[in-house]
Amino acid sequence: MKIQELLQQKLGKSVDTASNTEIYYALLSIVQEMAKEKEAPATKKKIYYISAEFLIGKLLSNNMINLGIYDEVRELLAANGKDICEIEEVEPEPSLGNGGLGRLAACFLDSIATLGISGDGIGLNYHLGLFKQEFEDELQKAVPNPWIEKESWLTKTDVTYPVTFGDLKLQSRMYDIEVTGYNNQTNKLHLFDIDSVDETIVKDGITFNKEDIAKNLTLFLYPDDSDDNGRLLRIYQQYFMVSNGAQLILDECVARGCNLHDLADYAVIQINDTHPTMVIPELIRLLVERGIAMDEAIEIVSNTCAYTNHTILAEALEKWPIAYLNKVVPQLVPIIEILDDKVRRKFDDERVVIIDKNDVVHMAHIDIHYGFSVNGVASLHTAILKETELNPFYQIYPEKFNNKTNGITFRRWLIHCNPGLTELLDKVIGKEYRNDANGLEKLLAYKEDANVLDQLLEVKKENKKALCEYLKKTQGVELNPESIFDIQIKRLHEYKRQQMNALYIIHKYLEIKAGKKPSTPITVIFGAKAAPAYVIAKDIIHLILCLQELINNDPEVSPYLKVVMVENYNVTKAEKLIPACDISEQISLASKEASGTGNMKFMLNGALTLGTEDGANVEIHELVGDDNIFVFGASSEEVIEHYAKADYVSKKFYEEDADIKAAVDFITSEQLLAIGHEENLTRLKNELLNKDWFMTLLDFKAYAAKKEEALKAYEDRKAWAEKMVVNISKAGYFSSDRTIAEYNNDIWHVQ
Ligand code: 8GP
Repeated sequence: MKIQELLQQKLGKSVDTASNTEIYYALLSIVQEMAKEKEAPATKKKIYYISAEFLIGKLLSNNMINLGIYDEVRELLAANGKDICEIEEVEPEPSLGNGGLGRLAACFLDSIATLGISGDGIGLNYHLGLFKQEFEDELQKAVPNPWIEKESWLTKTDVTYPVTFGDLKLQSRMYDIEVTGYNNQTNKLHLFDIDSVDETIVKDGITFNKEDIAKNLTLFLYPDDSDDNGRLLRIYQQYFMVSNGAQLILDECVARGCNLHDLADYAVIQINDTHPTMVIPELIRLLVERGIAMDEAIEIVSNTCAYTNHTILAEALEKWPIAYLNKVVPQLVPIIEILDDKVRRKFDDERVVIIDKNDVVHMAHIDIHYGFSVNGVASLHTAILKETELNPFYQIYPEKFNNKTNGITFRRWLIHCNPGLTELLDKVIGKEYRNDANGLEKLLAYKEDANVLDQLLEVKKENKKALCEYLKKTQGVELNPESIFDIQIKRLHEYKRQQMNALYIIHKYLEIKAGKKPSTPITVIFGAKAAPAYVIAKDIIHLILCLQELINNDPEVSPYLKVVMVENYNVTKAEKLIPACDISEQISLASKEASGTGNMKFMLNGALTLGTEDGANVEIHELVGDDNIFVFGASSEEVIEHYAKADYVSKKFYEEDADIKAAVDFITSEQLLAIGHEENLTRLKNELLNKDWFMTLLDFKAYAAKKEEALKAYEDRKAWAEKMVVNISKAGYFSSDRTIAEYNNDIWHVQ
């Protein structure tokens, strides 16, 4: 049946008389049916990508692109007076992720299906998701983010498993989301849940009784872990995820002919950071329960599991006191003790033990000893893992370590989010790049083609106008599309240094006040959520919101400088911000950002990177060359040395430089105190002066100077457009199809 007939049949009326909501649900149902028809045939071996987060974004348009019906539907709707963008608005964004690691998992699922690899995601079905961010009184307020509707992409299955925590026995329920590949098969994302979860126990923002596990288990992603009960709840969630995952994997493998001894021929499990680590002892436990001897079970599981590290920040390399594990998962503790004992017998090195002398379990150590692969997510990151962070392990297992530089799916981050650029590319270089992203290199031949350059600038301008309209509608801010759009969107973390960008804004504000006006107006846009228990991160948001209030309402300054912090930054907002960006802020302290993936999305959409030599910025720099990126700041070697010598003193920079002093002092100026809260602003200023663990002041001057250079370069529109061409042409390397092909060739070996 043709789409038009199908749609009319679902609607029970003609398209032009249906509401946007009716059309959305009708399309949802059509797309789900089409996706199911393409479900992958079972292959012997399968990859299971297990992750606490899947930041999948809205699915309707993406699925229609992958199923090859997007253009047809868009035209059909337009012919009936309907706008596909308005239909997209009806869909709630699933709130199943937080940051880069979660979005990466989503891009990977898309590429796994696109490459025709048999593989599913395994995670949890958080009802209220990560919190929703609201701004009130220039502060971040966290409220629940319910996203599950009666009809949604989730399909309730009849798969359930028993999961036992000490005395507490729960029965799970599996929900599935279809994962469509681009012109290829459909895989699945399996999300586990329990029927007894009760959203009504949440009161007063995101507060709830953390001890009532049967009611709270799958309420929130990353529930507050600033107290013991919060930390215990995280362990409950992790074990619930992996126990269900392990039972599902064993059942599926047995159904495909596995005799358990040969599990590694049927399954490979990619452990996404340390949250799913307990899948290792849990699988061992289940194999022993099914009659396999302990030593062999350990061997089997070690040949099945592979681990990806996404950060070297100590706070994210999870460590759990054994007492917590004893409370939540007593059945795993004897197994973890055996795993530790084997390590201790082999290696006389306290740095690599699993249970340390304080009775704390190092989750990453389990992954490294009892998995067959350890990978970092960009070449610099992998080098740092080998040389410093995980060096003792690299000494033992050099063969396990490998790099897999991250990637992004071009279906969402180009074809869907930037139809103007996609159309231009189709016209100039043909459509082949859609199947093989390296084909973008063909654009390089048009670097000097004035006509193409003009069209490229035109596309960017249209995207900026569309963003202005959107921000006007959603946040009531008035922006100038002729200004430079300088954008920093990512989780709020001190190492990412949004505070350095804020200091630059202050610096610019003071210059304008002193009569030095920029020749092209600048619009600085932020989007970021701060973990609710991360006090300084919330103070940084407060500073940015105060600056927004001060600057945008100052008639002397606002024609030249504007600041906007986008509320509740998420995938949907990223899709509108990235195509409109001129300058992509990637300013983490070198050595701290494992890779970054926003940097790749911006590059692909023709923004130029202003960044440090960190994460995948290093690879972007290598690809585009010195002339097409703005790089500044201390190198990772210098930074690592500062930490080793403990010789960085931020106050020195403050005292020795008038610009730095003026910018930092302004945080507690009369003007800002009139808008904001003394407690937050003073605390942030003191943090910068007395600690500044991520060395903001070390790089500030170099940053400000490089940004001036970028602003100046922007004024030569033609030269700027040439740089855009180079960035877009070289972005093909960052397709997640390339990344996934590497995972499959080097680690998974599926098919
Ligand atoms: C992120 C890294 O910060 C980012 O550099 C990288 O691109 C991304 O992972 C994908 O590899 N890490 C996280 O999102 C992360 O560590 N999240 C914390 C909750 C563990």
